Amino acid sequence: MRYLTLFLLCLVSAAATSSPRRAAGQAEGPTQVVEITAERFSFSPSEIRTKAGTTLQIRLRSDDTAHGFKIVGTDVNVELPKRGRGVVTVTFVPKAGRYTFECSNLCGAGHDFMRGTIVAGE
Ligand SMILES: [Cu+2]
Repeated sequence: MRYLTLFLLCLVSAAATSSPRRAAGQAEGPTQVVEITAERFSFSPSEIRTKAGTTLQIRLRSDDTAHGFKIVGTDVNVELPKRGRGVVTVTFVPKAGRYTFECSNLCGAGHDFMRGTIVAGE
């Protein structure tokens, strides 16, 4: 019984020391705020340049109808309400490389052209 108590104490202290370290690591990463406007049939800007590990805070709004914003290959996919109905903020931390984002809400004839790129350098 005493051994079990000791073992549990070790587990608790390991958890107590490791979680603050993780939290501090997250806080150290730089944050970059990006504002993107969607309208038929483009995003502007359509290219975002950043560095891997940066916390991108992407603020999206529509200038006309409802659109969507999806980063291909990630779980980022949000709906953008039509003009005047608010800003949607998405947080994304890219690894090094290129990501394609696109409209994910069928918005008209040029919907398939609504694309852009996130370029994350090393
Ligand atoms: Cu669309």
